[in-house]
Amino acid sequence: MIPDPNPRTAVLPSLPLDVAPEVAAALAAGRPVVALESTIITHGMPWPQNLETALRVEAAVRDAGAVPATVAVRGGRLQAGLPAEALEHLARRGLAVAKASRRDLARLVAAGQDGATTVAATMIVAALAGIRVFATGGIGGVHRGWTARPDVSADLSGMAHAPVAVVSAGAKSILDLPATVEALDALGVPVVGLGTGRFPRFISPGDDSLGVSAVAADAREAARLCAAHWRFMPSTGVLVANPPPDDQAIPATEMESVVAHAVADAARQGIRGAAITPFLLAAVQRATGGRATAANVAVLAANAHAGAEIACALHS
Ligand code: PSU
Ligand code: MN
Repeated sequence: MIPDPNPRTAVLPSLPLDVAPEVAAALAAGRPVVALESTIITHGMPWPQNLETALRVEAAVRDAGAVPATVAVRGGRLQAGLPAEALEHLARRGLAVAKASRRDLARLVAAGQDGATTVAATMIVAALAGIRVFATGGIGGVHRGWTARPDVSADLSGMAHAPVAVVSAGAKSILDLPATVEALDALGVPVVGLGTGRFPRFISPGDDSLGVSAVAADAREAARLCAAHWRFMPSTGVLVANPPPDDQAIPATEMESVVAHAVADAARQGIRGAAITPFLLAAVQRATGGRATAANVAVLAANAHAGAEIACALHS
């Protein structure tokens, strides 16, 4: 069979995408929607904190006046917006659910399977559904030791492939952050600091060694920057970097020794590829006696709130 040369007519009628009724109604009425990822539920935290966190993050989006749309793959169909029982199902199954990045979406859809979407995959689904703002904790990036093994998260190229503003506390401190910022620069992704000129380090504050490419005083200004970006680059993303709340942040020096240990452990145990991020995050959570988890939840809620404010500003 000769493939249809026009992918719109060939693919869209059978697009395996389900948009939840509340999300579809909001989008149709031009009301603000914020996409949320699901890898953080299955691979980022243990049961039952993962479900509590997912519900708290959805509530934070609602409190700030937008509709949450948690993204996942269920039975081979892309989902934008999950009912509470689907969130619970993902949270209970945890690591047994496939971690779905961009490369994995086609295989899961073709096989009719479930998947929890990473930042990169969530951006694709958000863009297909017409959602412009997505909130998460910290994006993936260039892993430490990349000169020996070039492990670079598809989150980075994903930022350059979908017209979505990703609100995140910079990138995770388990990464090589200067290399991650350089990669975003090379990909042409604007990094907008929300009330800061310093690139945040996920649950730790940023410092003067690493900056952003633009500063927005508040959500309204961040929304204006995104709108300006999409006028002439309508198919690429923006990273909005929101620093962790002061009272919950963990000092970078303290994180650094914990992360260095975890990275050395991962190397000794030969942990690689998609398994490395969940391994390092779990090791950091153990080593900080739950403080990292509390900070992680606070960061997610703060980003959900900021994402909703930006979505509201985009619609006003
Ligand atoms: N940040 C967290 N917890 C997580 C992740 C990020 O605090 O679980 C997940 C996100 O889904 C992100 C993914 O997109 O890790 C990156 O994985 P990788 O480095 O394999 O691309
Ligand atoms: Mn990787």
